[in-house]
Amino acid sequence: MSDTVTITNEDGVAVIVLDNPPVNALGHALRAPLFAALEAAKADEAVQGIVIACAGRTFVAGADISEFGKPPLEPSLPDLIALLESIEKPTVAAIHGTALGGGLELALGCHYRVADRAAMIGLPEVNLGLIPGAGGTVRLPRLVGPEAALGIIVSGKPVGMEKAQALGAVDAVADGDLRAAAMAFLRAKIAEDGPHRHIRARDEKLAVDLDAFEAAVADATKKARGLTAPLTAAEAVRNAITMAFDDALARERELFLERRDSLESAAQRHLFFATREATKVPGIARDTQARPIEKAAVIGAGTMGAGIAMALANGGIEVRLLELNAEALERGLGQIDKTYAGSVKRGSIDAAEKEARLARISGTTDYAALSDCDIAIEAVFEDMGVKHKVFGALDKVMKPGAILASNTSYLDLDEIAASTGRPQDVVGLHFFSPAHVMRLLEIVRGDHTAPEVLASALALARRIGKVPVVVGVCNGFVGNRMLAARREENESLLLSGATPEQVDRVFADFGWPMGPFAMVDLAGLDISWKHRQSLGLTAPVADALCEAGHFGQKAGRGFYLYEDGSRTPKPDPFVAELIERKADELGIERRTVGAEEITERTLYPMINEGARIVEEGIAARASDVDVVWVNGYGFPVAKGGPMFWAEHFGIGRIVDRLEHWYGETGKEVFKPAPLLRQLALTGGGFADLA
Ligand code: T1G
Repeated sequence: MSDTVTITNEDGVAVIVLDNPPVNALGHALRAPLFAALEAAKADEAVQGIVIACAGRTFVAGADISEFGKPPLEPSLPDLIALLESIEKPTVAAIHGTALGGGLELALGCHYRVADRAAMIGLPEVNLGLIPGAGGTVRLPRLVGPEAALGIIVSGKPVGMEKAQALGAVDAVADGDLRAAAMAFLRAKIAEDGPHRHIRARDEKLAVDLDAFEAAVADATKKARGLTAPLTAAEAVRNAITMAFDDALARERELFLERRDSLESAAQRHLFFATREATKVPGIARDTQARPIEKAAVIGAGTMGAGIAMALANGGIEVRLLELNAEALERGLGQIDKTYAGSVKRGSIDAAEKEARLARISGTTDYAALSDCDIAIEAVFEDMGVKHKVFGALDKVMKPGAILASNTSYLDLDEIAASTGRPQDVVGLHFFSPAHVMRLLEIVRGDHTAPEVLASALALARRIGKVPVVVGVCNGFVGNRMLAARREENESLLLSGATPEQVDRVFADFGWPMGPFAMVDLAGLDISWKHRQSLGLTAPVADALCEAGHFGQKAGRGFYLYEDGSRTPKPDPFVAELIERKADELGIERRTVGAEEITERTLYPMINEGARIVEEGIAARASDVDVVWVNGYGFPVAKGGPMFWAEHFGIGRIVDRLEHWYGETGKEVFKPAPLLRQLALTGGGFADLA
């Protein structure tokens, strides 16, 4: 056979084993020899049944995503499954690890499925902007019923064996030797002498109430958030009910190819690989030994500290939460209890899980109680003097080798590290609020941060379900530095002639969850006002709103009006008049401002700053910037991140418009980064820089 597929005959049972690390992705290297093995087993009269199993840590985890966008190589996965489905001898898939996408579709081409109890199965193609393209939307509804199949396919979420067996997706669950269990199952089927019915012949579960199905479609797709694939997936499942098998299969393939060739899917596939690439840190060997983290101290029980404590406890880590006084500590612990109670109420965790997580979090006001912790994460007031005091105290009590981390969102980590005798153990862990929810974690690498400390931070991120990006030291690191560039022109746009609702509408049309003015109303205008004052900066309109006590939603008015405690923003005549007055005072002739101008004066400066961040080495690669913005700031997934979007929109066009606004305003934020100019000249993309 080949080194990726072996076939042995064990007393009349052909055992085909796939071995294509790391996840047995069904690339051409696997499909061709598997096709040959199946043909051989089908033709061999000495073979009475077939087991398909995988070596390594998992059954097939899908088609090889890296093959999309390249010329397809025969045999295709549908060809492979069609061959499998033409075999009358009983066939069994022995599933362990995660049988996902094309992996589950391969298993659905078998008569039977036997799975290890810890296995998961799923059709996560929508996460890549795709739909199942090898029969998943036609076979799974026949196996588990259209509504259950719809939930699995449209959500893209895997299911465990308890649910899978209850649905009939697997025929048996093994607790011991999976291979042996699959062989025993198959021999029993051989002894029964059939009939062995392929899923294509089983359509009894398709007789459903179409109104109920459409209600399920509406429910399943309501969270599609501007993404096309979930809607297309629902259409394909509907076809499984309303069309003949082969017609539904053919239509599924057409719909799959449409999705595969879409920019939306290219964006989501880009993010799949970019997220993984971000964990590869230049200069840090992938086998660098991480230090174990089982006990963590969190300094500060405010919103961020409490959120970080929950994020750690949710990952099974024991947390010691330190506050200066008992009253502040109680407030923090109370906030944590309340948040978990909310999760129980929403059904995201049960009461037992809430208790288990709470039991991992204890409070203290004594630094000495932190001495046995493996890491301390500081989340105190964003003031360098306070940071120095906290790190000085930690340096005294933390055991040798403990990691000292700061949650600072923009302060100089090297200056913080200098307040300790162990700068090599200092790292930044910039969580995003709410810290127990937002997935992004900016890991800030100081000048002296040791490789194993970075490796420990990456391992911690993985353990607590965060998406890590290693960033360099600068004001605002990657995300906040680009956010500052994106918001720099907000006031000028208003003074030029735009209204808050116009700007926010342009952002909403682009796919942002919220525009900048609605966002600052939510966060509170006073927060950014204090920050501006600390930097000696002014913003004529926002400052005037703050002086009038219009702090945003919490005050019932900010850039918008929020009547009777509602959170729905309404245009506020007070703001319109204020903008007119301020423009007049500044001698600005207001004019019509179009949507394109709003984009050019907000999104383009942000992309420009991203290019500077890459050329300065603050981010190792442009795709890291995409990972930051999609996971920390709601950049629309369908657009792949600011740098991916810029490439596909046209870097040359962006540079031209930056030049224009630089000429108009003389503002640094518009001065094209040398890297952008270079790419505009060469027509290259950021990936060419790697
Ligand atoms: N294709 C190519 N490479 C893949 C891959 C795949 N399907 N899955 C993982 N990798 C690489 C990944 O890039 C990384 O590489 C390494 O494997 C380890 O991955 C026709 C069209 C299986 C749950 O969407 O969800 O089938 O960085 O770090 O955390 O209908 O990988 O080491 O060089 O994520 O243990 C559908 C995607 C495809 C599953 C394991 N399948 N993979 O997680 O490891 S489309 C998926 C995952 C499809 C059919 C359709 C996870 C995992 P490197 P990892 P992990």
